[in-house]
Amino acid sequence: MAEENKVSLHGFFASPYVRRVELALKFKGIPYEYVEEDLKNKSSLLLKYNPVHKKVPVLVHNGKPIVESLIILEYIDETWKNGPRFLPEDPYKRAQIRFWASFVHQQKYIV
Ligand SMILES: N[C@@H](CCC(=O)N[C@@H](CS)C(=O)NCC(=O)O)C(=O)O
Repeated sequence: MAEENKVSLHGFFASPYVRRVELALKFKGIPYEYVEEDLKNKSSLLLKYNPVHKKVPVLVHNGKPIVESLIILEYIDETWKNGPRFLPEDPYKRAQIRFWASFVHQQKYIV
């Protein structure tokens, strides 16, 4: 991996927010280093990268942190444009996909 494209992901094994970012990285074929966080004893790096919410996921791209899973997904799609795009061009189809993605994500609260 070129030094100018170093990607790491701070996560937690049971986090659906982290899983959605991992899926996005794998979908695009982006190599990354995974850093498992202990959410009861957060690392100084996590606190430095996400001082507002202090949560995972945090994507670090060439030393620059990006936080909040949906913002991370947009960043990935806008940065790695060579691979398949996450959303189609058609605005109505985009809206439908966003609805179902949100629906599926909310299901964890039902079980
Ligand atoms: N809105 C955030 C939610 C992230 C989130 O809630 N992460 C949880 C793990 S599932 C976390 O880091 N919790 C640690 C804490 O609340 O101290 C996102 O979409 O990234």
